[in-house]
Amino acid sequence: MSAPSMMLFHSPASPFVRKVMVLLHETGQTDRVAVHSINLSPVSPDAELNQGNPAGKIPALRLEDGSVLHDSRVICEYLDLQHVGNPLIPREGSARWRRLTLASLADAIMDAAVNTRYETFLRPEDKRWDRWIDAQLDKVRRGLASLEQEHIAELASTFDIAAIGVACALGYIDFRMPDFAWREQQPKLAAWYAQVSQRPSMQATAPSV
Ligand code: 99T
Repeated sequence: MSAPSMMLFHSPASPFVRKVMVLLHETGQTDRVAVHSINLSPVSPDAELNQGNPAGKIPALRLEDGSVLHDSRVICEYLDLQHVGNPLIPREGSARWRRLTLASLADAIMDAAVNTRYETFLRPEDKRWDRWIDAQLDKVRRGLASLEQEHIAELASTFDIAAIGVACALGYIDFRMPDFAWREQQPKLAAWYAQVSQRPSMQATAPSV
C-alpha cells in the first residue's frame, strides 16, 4: 500500500466533509487520502486552510501537486472520476441533472441546519434573531417534506451522490438538533434512512465532536 497522495481538511462534525468520506468508502479510495482534522468555525479560522480555500470552509482537498479543490461538490466530482467502479455521479443525460439537483437539495438542508447551529451556538445570546433561525428551520422542513412527498422512490433507487447527500444531511440533523423530531412527519424517509445508515460507509463516518 502506497502513502496517501491527497490531504483532506476535515472535521468529524461536518456533513459536507462526511459526504466526501462516504464517497471515498463507497468507491474504495480511503487509502488515497490523509485526513487532517481541524477545529473550525466562522469566527475561529484556520490559517493553513485559508491559504488553499479563501472561503475558509471545509472540506478542502489538497492534491499531490499542492493545488487545492473545494467545495464538497467539486471534491466529490473529482474523486468520482478517479475510480473504476460504477460512477456515483451520473456522467451525462437527464439522470445527471436529476441526481445533482437532488444532491443540491441535500446541500441546502445542510446549509440551513449549519446556519441554525452557528446562530444558536456561536452567536452571543443577546444578538440572536429568532425570525432568522425560524426561516432557516423552515428551509429544513420544506426540504424534508419535499424528499418525503416527491423524491423517496428516486432516492431509494441507488446509493449515489444524491442519496449520500440526503443521508449526511439527516445524520447532521440528528447529531446537532436531536429534538427536531422529523421522523413522524417523514416516515418513508425515516425508513429509508434507517436502512442506509447500516452501510459500512455510513457507520464508519458517523458524526462526532
Ligand atoms: O463557515 C465557515 O467559516 C466554516 N464552516 C465550514 O467550513 C462548514 C463546516 S460544517 N462547511 C461548509 O459550510 C461547507 C459548505 C460548502 N458549500 C461545501 O463544501 O459544500 C460544520 C458544522 C458543525 O460543526 O456543526
